[in-house]
Amino acid sequence: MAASLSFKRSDSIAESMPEALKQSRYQMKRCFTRYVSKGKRLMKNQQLMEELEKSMDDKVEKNKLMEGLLGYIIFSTQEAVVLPPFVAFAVRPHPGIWEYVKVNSDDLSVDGITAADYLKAKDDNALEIDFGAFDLSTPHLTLPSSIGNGTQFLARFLSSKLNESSDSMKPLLDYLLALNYRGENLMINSALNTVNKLQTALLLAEVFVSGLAKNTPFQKFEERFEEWGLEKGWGDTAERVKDTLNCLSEVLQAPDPVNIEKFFSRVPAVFNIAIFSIHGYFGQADVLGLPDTGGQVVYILDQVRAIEEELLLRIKQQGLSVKPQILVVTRLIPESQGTKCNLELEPILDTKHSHILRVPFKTETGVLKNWVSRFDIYPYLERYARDASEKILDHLEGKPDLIIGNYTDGNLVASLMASKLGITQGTIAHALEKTKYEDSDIKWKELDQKYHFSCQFTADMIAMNSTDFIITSTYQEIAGSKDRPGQYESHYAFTLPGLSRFVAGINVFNPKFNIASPGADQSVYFPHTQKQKRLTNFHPAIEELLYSQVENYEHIGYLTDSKKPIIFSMARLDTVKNISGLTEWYGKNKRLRELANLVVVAGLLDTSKSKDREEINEIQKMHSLIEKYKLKGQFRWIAAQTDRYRNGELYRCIADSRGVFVQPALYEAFGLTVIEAMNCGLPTFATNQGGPAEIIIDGVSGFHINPNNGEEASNKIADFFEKCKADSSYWHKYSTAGLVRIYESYTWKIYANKALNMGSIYGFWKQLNKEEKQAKQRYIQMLYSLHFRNLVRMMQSSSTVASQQESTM
Ligand code: UDP
Ligand code: LCN
Repeated sequence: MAASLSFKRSDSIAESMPEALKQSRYQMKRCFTRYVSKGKRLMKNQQLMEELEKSMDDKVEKNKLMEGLLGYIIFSTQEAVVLPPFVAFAVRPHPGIWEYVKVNSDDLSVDGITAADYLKAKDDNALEIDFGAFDLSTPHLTLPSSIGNGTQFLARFLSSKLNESSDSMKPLLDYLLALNYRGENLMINSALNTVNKLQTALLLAEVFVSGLAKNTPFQKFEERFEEWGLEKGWGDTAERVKDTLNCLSEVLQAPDPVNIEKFFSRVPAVFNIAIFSIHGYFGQADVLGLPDTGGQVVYILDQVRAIEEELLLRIKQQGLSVKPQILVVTRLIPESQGTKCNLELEPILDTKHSHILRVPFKTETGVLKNWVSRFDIYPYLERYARDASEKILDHLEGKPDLIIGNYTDGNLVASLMASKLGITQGTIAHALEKTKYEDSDIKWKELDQKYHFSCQFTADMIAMNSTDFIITSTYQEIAGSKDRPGQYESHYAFTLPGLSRFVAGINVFNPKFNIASPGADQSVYFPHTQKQKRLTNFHPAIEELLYSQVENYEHIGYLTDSKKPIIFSMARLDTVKNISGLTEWYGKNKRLRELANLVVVAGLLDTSKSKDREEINEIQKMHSLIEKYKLKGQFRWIAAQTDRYRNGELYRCIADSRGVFVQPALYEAFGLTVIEAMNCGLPTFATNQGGPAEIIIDGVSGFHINPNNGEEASNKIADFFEKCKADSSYWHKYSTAGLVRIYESYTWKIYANKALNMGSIYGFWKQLNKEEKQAKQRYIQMLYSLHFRNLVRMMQSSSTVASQQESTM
């Protein structure tokens, strides 16, 4: 229950709490006595609330207190450390904002404490790491609602910074002087070595181009420009050139955020990009659904197509004839399970110049032959970074202009390469594991053998702090929601007991954060109503997949009533995806079983065929649920499907049955299947834990379900089908509303534009902020060499990796 009281940002908890405690002194004494009665412990929000309620017997008093400031503070407390007689609270009054207070249970006195003090109370036997000490002069956003709008904030900050004094424009001039493609100057040359000279040249050039016909090609007046010290890159036609000249003149005269953003979107600074996505099976066919191989692969291939298209457009508009190159750098897996992951170089389909470059993992004993879980990957990365850098430089015949990392492993390698070569770096998490597993920080020791979170979380911190910008898919990924901290936010201050205390890990108010949501390939995922585009050649195979009575390694279970609508889900068979949860909800809900069939596409069906620890567990669970709830006749479990065109048609066939898509994950970072289903016009029910909660507006463009309350979730789906039975327009209403939501917010075109703008504006910011970045980089290098390498060594001595080593040749 949330207290409705609105808490002003100006009131600190340390200031307002004593008065609130005083007003309910008697009850609070009882409550705090209860808190400290069990000695030293960590208490989560739910426990705090429960014990607060238990310590009060007068109902009226209890309600008054819960609705007042104290109730609000305790409700906003994420956790508390009890160290009798003290209780230290970690309070999150607003997304991204944390306050720490210590209350003495004897006299109820309150002291504000720092994050460092709080973490010390949790565990005082660990290395203290403080990245914040290097961010003191970095401008930070202040409004939670602005989090994720880093580019716009930076443009505003730059406009005042460039305005500061007569010398302030010098860095911009230096930036422009350094622009080149393979040694050839772009935009200006060394003749324009002062801001005054540049301004004069711009003026002359602008007057000159104003007299030309708008569509006069740049080549026609290129020589004239050279006389003024101006090079190519301003535009392809007189009109475009004039507009860019004018934009820079405006910036030099009086910088304003709009012109700064516009100018950096026009600067020819990015041509070649290296994108690291290392783990899993990275390929263009036959890989989806294999272990560690899901949305990240889909996202990157779509991203490359969109970015290349945008780059080609920009290069044309800049009046250049440069061939942009995007390299997706992944791991070469010799034992590639029938995929192309054993090939070094592969052109990316539907692109002109982009490739997948595969580089193997090498150890002292040779090349690693088999797939290795993303959790066990750390010992191979340093060597991989060196080998991959060499290959990239070779392939591109020079340095890339931008390096983008994906997930922990890709981001770490991107950081190593970018810092070594001084290249602008962007990072993308897709999913940060820390928030997926409850208490994964505090319980790291228990979990380390299986997940190696000590390495993973440290690598994440290194990458988040090295990178120039971070791309996220949603706001919640950064700063969560009112009730739940975001994925990045949960890295602000945390401790791995006995190992390290991150007292300032990553601050979500840092302007490096940007939201750029992905889309789904609309040539593959289009509405079921577009009859002329439907891929009917797949229909017999889909019919077989859904309705044949045959049970084998491809499908288990069958549907006796093919007229019923289908509840559909598709995901990797990971624990967090909760496909077994959905199966159980369905099994238990008689009403739902009457109304609809359940079809899930997930993983492998046979434990002997899987090498993935989590998948094996889930396979066993699925088989026992089928038996326990006697699901055969109403349920079909289909093995992972790898053909995205056929999958697109599958979603549409489910829509033909007037079915729904359900995404039941315990936590989902973004959730590409959600937007794929919505693109196909399938009404969608998705988890309220993570990205889908933001993609769907509950009750408007689909529905949220609580994965921790299966009964409620399955009843919500059953209610939907009942309403559809009573009113056939009900289904169409949600089908259409989902599509509207997608078209306004989730497309790749919007994404590519934003991502390339980040590449150039943060490239400039990196230069402007050089000293601070260098100092931080040295700290990071020390942490990497003295701490991270040790964690990797510790991991190497564990048995899991030893067994992987055996499979080298
Ligand atoms: N997918 C697939 N076959 C499967 C399971 C998943 O093609 O058997 C695809 C799915 O269509 C989507 C991606 O893999 O494009 C999964 O992305 P999502 O973001 O939903 O989850 P992730 O696997 O990345 O956690
Ligand atoms: C990884 C995930 O777990 C998903 O939530 C995302 O949709 C996917 O990557 C693409 O970003």
